[in-house]
Amino acid sequence: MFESPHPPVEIPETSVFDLLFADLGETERDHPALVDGASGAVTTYGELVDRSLALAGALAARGLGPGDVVALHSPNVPAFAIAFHGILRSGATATTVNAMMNAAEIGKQLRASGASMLLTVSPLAPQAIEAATANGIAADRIVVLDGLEGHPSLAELLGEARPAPTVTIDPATHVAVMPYSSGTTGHPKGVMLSHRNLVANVAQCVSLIDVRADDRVIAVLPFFHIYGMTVLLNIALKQRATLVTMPRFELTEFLRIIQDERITFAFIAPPIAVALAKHPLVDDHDLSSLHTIMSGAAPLDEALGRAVEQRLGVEMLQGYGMSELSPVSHVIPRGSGAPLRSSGPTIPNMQSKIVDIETGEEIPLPEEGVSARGELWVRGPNVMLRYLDDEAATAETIDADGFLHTGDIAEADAAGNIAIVDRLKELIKYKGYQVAPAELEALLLTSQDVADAAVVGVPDDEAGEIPKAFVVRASEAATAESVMAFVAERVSPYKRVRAVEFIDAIPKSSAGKILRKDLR
Ligand code: 4UW
Repeated sequence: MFESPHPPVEIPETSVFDLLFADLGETERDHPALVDGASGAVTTYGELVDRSLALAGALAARGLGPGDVVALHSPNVPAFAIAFHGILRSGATATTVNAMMNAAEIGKQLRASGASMLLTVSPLAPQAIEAATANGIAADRIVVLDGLEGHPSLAELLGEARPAPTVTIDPATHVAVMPYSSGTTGHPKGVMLSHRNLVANVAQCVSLIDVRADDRVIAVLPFFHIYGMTVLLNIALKQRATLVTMPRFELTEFLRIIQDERITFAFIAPPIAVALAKHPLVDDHDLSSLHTIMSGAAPLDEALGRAVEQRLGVEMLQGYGMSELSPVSHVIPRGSGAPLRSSGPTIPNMQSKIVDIETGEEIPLPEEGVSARGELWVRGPNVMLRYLDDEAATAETIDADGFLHTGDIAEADAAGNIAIVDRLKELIKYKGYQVAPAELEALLLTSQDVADAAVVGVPDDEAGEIPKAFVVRASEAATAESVMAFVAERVSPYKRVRAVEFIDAIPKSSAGKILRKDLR
């Protein structure tokens, strides 16, 4: 086991809301917290805090508070931040829902998480209302933030001007958020992250990522995913930076916002790095305000990262983590010069281990060069409490010593920089988004044309990985197109099967487990 090379940091015993906003100074109140990238509308820090408190009051007036789960289903708009911090301040738990999901997928998460209220936006309202209604959530508990006939809007709730409730939050046990992740195997599960988990991860990373009050940060990575939630919504706001929101990635608009809003710091996933390194449109924009770009959520090719640095004249950084880690465990500190093929050293207050997957032996840090490969295990105050209602998956993921087994294969250099080089777990990452093979396999088996199926990730230049299905035909009528169409009609776009191969039998172990390695 190796300790973080950084000195330990103090982790305040407080809630997420108080960590971020309890010390908001009078002069900070007028500083822009959020800018709507499309319209330019500004929300100041004072407005963000006042509105979050008022929303907490409105939720409390409806009987919501500690023990309740509120679903938040929205792309990146300034109101997301008010909704998120209002929910947490009320003492309720926020389960964030991917804005691309269809009604069936939203419904599954509402059911599994036990959400009793849903906050959404009008463009996503059809699928949100269908899912919520099917789960017995009444219309007055389906808030459409920007307004829709028959449902409360954010403005109406804030207009009630109720005081925020007094709630007692024990940071160590009080569940702040519950994003969904499939972890190392199976279907998506609720990841129970306490206030302490989230507070710790901000405290652990804030000086390494080093966003400052005069930074203007483009918020294109979704707040509903743990990377956007902690790094953008929490770390950037803690630092009093300005977040400029984009509801979805679109290259021209992304470049326009960087230019017009004088963006200084961008957090991205590798597919955006591909565009920044290669696309001709980049030359048509003045991106000179940018000084730092950080990539995460999937492996960044080192040459690609260097190409972005050279073309834009920025410092490129990489971070690594997972939902179960709140999410950061490794990051290249700004200005440190750590190798970009790595995700940097372990963050403060954490320990890492690389473990040989054949022998279970620990692999020590090398004297020079890089170590042998093994599974990365990590321990620290940002490791989730547990998975919701899934003791078996929790026990498989966090061992008796408190180490979380990441399911990622890593190697380390002498300085303790960790490079992720492969994945042991079955998870597929399409443009940084999680795709759980088990979910697609279960769906494929419901097709009359499919006798058996297995799904694995295969490399793709643009998306990083795409889901590929190996299918045993039940009917001669099945074609690759018909199989892909069957899936596409039933899942959100990022989960689509994008390649199909027909085979005679799915290779399985004697225990019936799919031998994914053989398929890959
Ligand atoms: N290299 C290779 C990477 C990398 C990676 C993640 O959806 P989740 O649960 O969570 C995330 C978290 C992203 C993230 C965390 C901290 C951070 O600093 C940062 O960038 C600044 C981003 O995506 O998926 C977790 C899985 O995603 C893969 C890996 O397989 C991990 O288990 N992954 N980051 N740099 N692979």
